[in-house]
Amino acid sequence: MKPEDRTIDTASQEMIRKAEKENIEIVWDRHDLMQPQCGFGQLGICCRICSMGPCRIDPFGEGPQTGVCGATADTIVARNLARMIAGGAAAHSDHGRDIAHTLLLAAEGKAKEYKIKDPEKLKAIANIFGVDIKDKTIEKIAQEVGEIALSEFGKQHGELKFVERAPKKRLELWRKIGVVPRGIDREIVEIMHRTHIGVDNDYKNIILHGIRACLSDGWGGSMVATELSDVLFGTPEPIRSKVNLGVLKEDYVNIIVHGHEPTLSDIIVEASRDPELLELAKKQGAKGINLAGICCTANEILMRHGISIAGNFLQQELAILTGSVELMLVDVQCIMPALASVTSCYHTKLITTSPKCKFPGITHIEFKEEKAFDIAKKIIKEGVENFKNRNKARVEIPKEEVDLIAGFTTENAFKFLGGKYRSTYKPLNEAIINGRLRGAAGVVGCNNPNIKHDSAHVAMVKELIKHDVLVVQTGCSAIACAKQGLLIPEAAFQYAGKGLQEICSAVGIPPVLHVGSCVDNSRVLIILSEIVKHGGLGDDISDLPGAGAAPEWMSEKAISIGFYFVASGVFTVFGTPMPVQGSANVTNYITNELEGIIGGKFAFEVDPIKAAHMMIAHIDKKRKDLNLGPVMYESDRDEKEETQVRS
Ligand code: BF8
Repeated sequence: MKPEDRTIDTASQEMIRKAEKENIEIVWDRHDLMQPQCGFGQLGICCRICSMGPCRIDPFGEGPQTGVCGATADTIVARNLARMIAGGAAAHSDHGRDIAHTLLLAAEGKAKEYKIKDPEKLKAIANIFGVDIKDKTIEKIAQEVGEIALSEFGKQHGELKFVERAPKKRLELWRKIGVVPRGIDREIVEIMHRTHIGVDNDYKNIILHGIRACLSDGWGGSMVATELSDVLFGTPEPIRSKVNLGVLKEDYVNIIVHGHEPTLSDIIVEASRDPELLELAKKQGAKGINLAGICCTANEILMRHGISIAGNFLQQELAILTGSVELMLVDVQCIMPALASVTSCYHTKLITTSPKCKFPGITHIEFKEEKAFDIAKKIIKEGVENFKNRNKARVEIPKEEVDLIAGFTTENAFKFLGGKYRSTYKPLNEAIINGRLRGAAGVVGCNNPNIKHDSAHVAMVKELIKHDVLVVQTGCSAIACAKQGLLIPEAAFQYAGKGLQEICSAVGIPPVLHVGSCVDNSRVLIILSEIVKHGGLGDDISDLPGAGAAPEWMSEKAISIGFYFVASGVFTVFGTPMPVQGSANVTNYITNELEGIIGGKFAFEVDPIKAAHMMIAHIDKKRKDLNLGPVMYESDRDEKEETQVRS
């Protein structure tokens, strides 16, 4: 397959060519070698939960229709799906736990490098948690908030505290169905129990518990991660930066942070500016230290410090292929084991930092919050000292580096829509009500070599904004669209419909708002709740003219995110189908029946334009249900589209 068929990103195409030339195996090669992929796995009908198996259901109805224990395709598919939810919810939530732990250490003075950067947000969280803040120091409040946040993970009964932030009607519905999470860990553990051999075999019951667990991610672990990261590292404000492999610099020591948790990467930002290390870099013949990021830890330090992004998930090996990276340090999640072999083809040092994520034979410098700055400096020093080993003849850095604006949050996104000093959702709601905006959509998630890299994100987002749908993004999806220049205000003139264009030009925002990393999808839940709270657009999230999508998803985290959006009332389209199609019942349940139960449902559609139109149709239906008038500039656009077709 040609590089142009692998990715729409020209910088990535260049590096894929370099990999071919240098005979270095990368993700697309391994994906080719894996063809044809296992059909049983794709349909979700392989069960290896106990050792009477592995069992598999014959999808053509000729062979076995149950496993050895009697489990049907419905049971097997639902159990496998629930276990994927558990994996995703666990990953996000463990991230949240680590942030809560850091907050506690900082409050107790045990991690001196961490400060409470947003005391106002801390007080707001304290209020939600029911902490009396009167006459207490910020540290004392932080300590109490940290303790409560940590106890949310191990809580056995009652309700998670953040669910109170959902619209009243939504919370009542969750209570009625019995899916309000009691404790974050508890719901994940219960998935593992229910899906053990010989426990729950009612597919609807299994999936409803999966919903309870994913709500404990979105309205629990991920929300803890986002909110407490804002408290510790500062709530982001709109900030300009650059994206794509061109952010790597030929004459600088290039250090890449990759993974998810900001605990280390935030300190790395500070350490990379340390005069002693900068001096050392100069002595090695470099002009300085250039820090860049990959995946969601990149989004974290982009949002708060404007650090450039080298690329998204499928670019992690490509960054190494530039030959210009002295060091890549990783923490947890979305880190390909293949990095060990790719870095071994260059001078690049790979360093793991989390006890949860080690590579055999790869240097491990364990990160400890108590000694954060010293450890960060030690790691960067390794990179700086490695500059002399760079083989200049093998360096090839693509030119592409594109401007973007990130740093939008629940607190600030609509302050901008309302004018600089007003923090209200009124202008957004009014724009939707009067039809200048059709609605809003969240487009999030990963890359997946099953789909041409970045193509679905970009095509879908362009189609949505063209139809006056304001888009919010997180994760690798935001990075994909940023690389194509969609995250700057000027993009509105080139790609957005007239209504969205008017809004963007009036307040100077891009038509696509970057709200952060994948745990920051929790910001979207709060944005939706705030829109409902402001009024005029129904009284539940499921009433809103909105939709969600993960067009290139691949991780279990994406499944958990998808489910907590659906469970919050959002119609959500996934690109590649989830591995459920081996059960017509489960597929029908999550793509159809669920809507009648919880107000949201899934659809699977690989074609991003078709998927965008499914979202638009859903938005239009919700507008109609709310008795809203037509979209203001619909007829203009139709004429324009027709002219384009004719010419
Ligand atoms: O958590 S979007 S590939 S990096 S899983 Fe991973 Fe997917 Fe990227 Fe961020 Ni989210």
